[in-house]
Amino acid sequence: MAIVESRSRSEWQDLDRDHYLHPFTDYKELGKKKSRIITRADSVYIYDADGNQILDGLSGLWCVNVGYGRDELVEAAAKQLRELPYYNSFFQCAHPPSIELSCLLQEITQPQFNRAFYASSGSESIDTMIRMVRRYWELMDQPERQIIIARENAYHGSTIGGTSLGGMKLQRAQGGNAGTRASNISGQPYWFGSDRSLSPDEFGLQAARYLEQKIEEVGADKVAAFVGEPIQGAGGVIVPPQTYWPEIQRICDEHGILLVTDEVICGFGRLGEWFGADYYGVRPDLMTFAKGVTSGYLPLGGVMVGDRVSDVLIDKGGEFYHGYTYSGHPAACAVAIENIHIMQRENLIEYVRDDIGPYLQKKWQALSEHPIVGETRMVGLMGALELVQDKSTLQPFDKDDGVGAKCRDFLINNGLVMRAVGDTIVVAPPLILTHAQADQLIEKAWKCLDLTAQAVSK
Ligand code: PXG
Repeated sequence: MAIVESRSRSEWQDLDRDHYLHPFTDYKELGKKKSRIITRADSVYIYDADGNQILDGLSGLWCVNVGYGRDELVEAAAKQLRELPYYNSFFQCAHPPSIELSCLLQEITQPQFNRAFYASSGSESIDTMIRMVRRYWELMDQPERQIIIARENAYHGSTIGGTSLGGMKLQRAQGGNAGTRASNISGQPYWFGSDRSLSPDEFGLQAARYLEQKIEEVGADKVAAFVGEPIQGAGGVIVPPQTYWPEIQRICDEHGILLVTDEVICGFGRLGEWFGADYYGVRPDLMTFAKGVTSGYLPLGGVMVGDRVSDVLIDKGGEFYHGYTYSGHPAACAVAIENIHIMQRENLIEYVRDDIGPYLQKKWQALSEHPIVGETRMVGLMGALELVQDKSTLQPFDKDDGVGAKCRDFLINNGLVMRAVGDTIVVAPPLILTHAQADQLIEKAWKCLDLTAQAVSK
């Protein structure tokens, strides 16, 4: 009997409340409300224990890029689990799936990337990156270069390293800045959230120069790296103006600082290119990845290490005292290989760039005509809309009214998952979305914007 069939929905809910501490959750509140129990999924839809079909406008948690129900991925995992379910890569051993995946990653990344290091999540990848960056500067005889600059409202995971590096205030307040010795935060390229007195392009340059100011403040000789998500995801899909990333590249180059793009969400086709760095035309020294590398079917993360860093680690480093039991897990790597092959076979990158991306973007933009929408933005299949109280002045709603959360509840109750980041509604559907499914997404979104507008006008 499948696990799901062994108990009723309400039994699952009670046991969940009593025994399961969820991630990022207010436990008391959830205990009163009870969880929605998700039992199965197919294509772009998830199904709950009452049999409701819900269009997954967030690809699980920004990860199920090739959609649900992919037998090829299930077979790849099963085959590998039968053949070699586990072996480590510690004591001068390796296995074919991790080697093959490294070759494939080398092929689909920029030319400076010839080597991969593996972890099992985005957070572990970030921790790996922090350790590598620091090790690099030690080996370069500049050990005082310790500071890694990230941005306000950035999300880089939830380990001590990720929490300390990330720029989410509430998260950092709970145990942040313990692990990175010194990380520093500069501003974010959030034009809509600014006073909008500058044009987006002017603002993009100004936002990049927050980094320059921070470097001057702490001293360039103490700065090891800058890390940024090409588009901030969890922070509310903050799409930087086109001027931003080239200026960041210039600043990093000028000060010899390592540039890291955190590709955990933007990687593997989300923006209609393999990686966010490709979309913005920057050349990072390191890229962290996870999520879409396996479309979430098994946990895998990692760091693509550019030659500038790997040459030094290899030539001068001796043993690198870092790694995880599951670094390069064979079944996870086998799934990643098949996942990348699916993307190649089905031309999913091109589909997002040239077909479904532009199709959804146009319809998404039309949502800006709704009376409570102040702005819409979307790149590839990653977008956001801003809920506002007054469309003409773009005055936001009172934060305490929780309008974004209300909208999200209407959405899920009407069969569409999107996430609320305050009063910003974010969307990132699977890359296989069809035109008809995109139409359905927009229809539901419009309807729920109406319901939200009605609810707040009462
Ligand atoms: N970097 C980025 C850019 C991420 O988005 C991580 C690192 C950490 O990955 P792991 O696999 O350790 O979770 C992430 C994760 C949300 C949400 O609500 C986003 C993430 C995780 C959980 C919730 O948008 N992103």
